[in-house]
Amino acid sequence: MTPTITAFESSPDRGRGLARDMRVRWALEEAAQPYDVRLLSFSDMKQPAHLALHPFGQIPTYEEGDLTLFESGAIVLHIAQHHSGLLPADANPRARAIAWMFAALNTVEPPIVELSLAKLLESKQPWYEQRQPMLQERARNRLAELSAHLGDTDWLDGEFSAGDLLMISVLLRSKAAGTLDDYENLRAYVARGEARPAYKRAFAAQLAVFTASAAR
Ligand code: GTB
Repeated sequence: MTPTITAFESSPDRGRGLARDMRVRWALEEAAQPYDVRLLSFSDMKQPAHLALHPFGQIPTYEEGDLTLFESGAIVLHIAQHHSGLLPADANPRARAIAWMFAALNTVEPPIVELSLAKLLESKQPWYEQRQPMLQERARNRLAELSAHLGDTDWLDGEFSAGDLLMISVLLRSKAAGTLDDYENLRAYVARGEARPAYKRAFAAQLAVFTASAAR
């Protein structure tokens, strides 16, 4: 059964692939799975019909038969567990790839999102400038640690996996904010992800949605 995901009908990132439907699209493309997309406005997301699928009224969601999922990480894990190409077959490398998925979402994404949300939403607050050094240091520390771990390897742990897919998705937000500039190996890592045919198909699909919405 073809799954249906939800995405912004007009993404605030203007088609730069930073909204979280992008990682789900990318996983589905890596797994060579077709999918349908239901586009939502901000107002649609807060209506009962969508809140029945997503308790926090957000995108993305994933519907497949009688299964409904929310949380991009859970959706990517579900796709990776049911199709080949995103998780190693052997138990230990598979467990480590899943650990990297959690690391991307729980350890690396929070300081990156904190920093960009502060810029986006708090720049007029009197305490904005005072808080910046702390937020920047937290994000830089995480990036430096990740950079040291990655070294000159292509992927986080052997073959490309859903751990890399989520980590690169998270780092794309840093790249957009200019905070990856000091980490050459992380920039190359992100570029390797962006060069994957599956990434390119997913990116083109979400960009087409934004382009169509901008033309209306
Ligand atoms: N933890 C959840 C997950 O991973 O699925 C978080 C989902 C989430 O934050 N969804 C956002 C949303 O629906 C869209 S992706 N927001 C509406 C709301 O909460 O009311 C986050 C996002 C939005 C915009 C940009 N951007 O413009 O660059 C980047 C990322």
